Amino acid sequence: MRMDMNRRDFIRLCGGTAAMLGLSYSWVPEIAQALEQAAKRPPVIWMSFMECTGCLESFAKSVNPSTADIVLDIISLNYQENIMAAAGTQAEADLKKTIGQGGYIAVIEGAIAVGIPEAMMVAGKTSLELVKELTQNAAATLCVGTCAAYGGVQAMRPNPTGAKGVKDAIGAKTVNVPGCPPNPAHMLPTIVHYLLFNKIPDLDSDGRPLFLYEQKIHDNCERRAHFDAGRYVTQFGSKEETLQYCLYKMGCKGPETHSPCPKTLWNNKQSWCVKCGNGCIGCMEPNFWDRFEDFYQQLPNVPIPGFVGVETSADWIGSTLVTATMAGVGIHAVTTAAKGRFKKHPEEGEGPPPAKTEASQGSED
Ligand code: FSX
Ligand code: SF4
Repeated sequence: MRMDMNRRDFIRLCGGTAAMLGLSYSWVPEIAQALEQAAKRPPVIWMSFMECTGCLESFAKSVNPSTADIVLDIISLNYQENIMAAAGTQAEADLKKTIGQGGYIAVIEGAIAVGIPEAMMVAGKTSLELVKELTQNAAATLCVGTCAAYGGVQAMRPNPTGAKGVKDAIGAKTVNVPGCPPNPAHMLPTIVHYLLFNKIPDLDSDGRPLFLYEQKIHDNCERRAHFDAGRYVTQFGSKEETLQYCLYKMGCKGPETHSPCPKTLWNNKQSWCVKCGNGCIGCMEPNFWDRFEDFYQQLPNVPIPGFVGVETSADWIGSTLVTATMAGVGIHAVTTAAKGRFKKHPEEGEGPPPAKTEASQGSED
């Protein structure tokens, strides 16, 4: 009722969140309970440093649940400069009080000016000072966006301010939800994971939640069968583009980018970059932008599934092995990668799943 959702929509939201977390459907009641416990809403301090505010814009476009639902019902957003009503001395006092009490989630967007700290100041303090203050008593530090996670556009050559991501700037352990901007649909499951298990999720070596970022764009891309069969777009405006062939030769960075974009989609699940007809630009990866600064430059030597250990490339496959068999190999590899990724509920043994609860029944129709 608080979220102005009927039960079916609410349970659907919980089911979608369970799938995103890699949990089986039997976890839905626990997820519903975690979201319903208003009294235990974790306090959140959200601070912005060197960035374009695209991350907050993206968060503000969250549809299901809406930004208002998240801010008013799921978390307790105690400080966010762009959307809070308080300002000046009152806002600074609220901030100090929440930090003093500890146990909050620190959400950070934007890079930290390490080389020239004075390049980024808020209320008389540098971003370096503020981020140290902010993270000292935090229960968890969530970096939203590639800038907070890895430095992003501010850290691009020649990086005049010596900008760095939060972990590199102060050595703090961070949970990174990268992207330029990040997908709001990736932020909520990360917070729900914390509410559900009272700990941060397992992370990859770049600090990203494994349940979201373990696979690459290329592993789940709807154009993957074209890649495996050697069918590529080589020119925009061509027949191949109309046929929605693979964008590898137009510079798609999907084979080297870890993200569930093809599954999560964007803008209330309407589309995503490759579906729109442009290759992935790799915005979820460390060292974005320098690493992928030419968006239309083809990646070299992308391995072909089913040919492990064989020195090959998409160029080679495209010119010499365009067979239906190869498409089959590729599809098999994708489906194999997708199998066995759902974590069972502790009460689920090897036998049939537990009886459905009232909550889980509500979403099936
Ligand atoms: Fe960076 Fe976010 Fe790109 Fe912009 O806050 S990830 S420049 S979308 O706004 O930090
Ligand atoms: Fe999709 Fe890009 Fe991989 Fe082609 S190269 S299959 S467009 S992710």
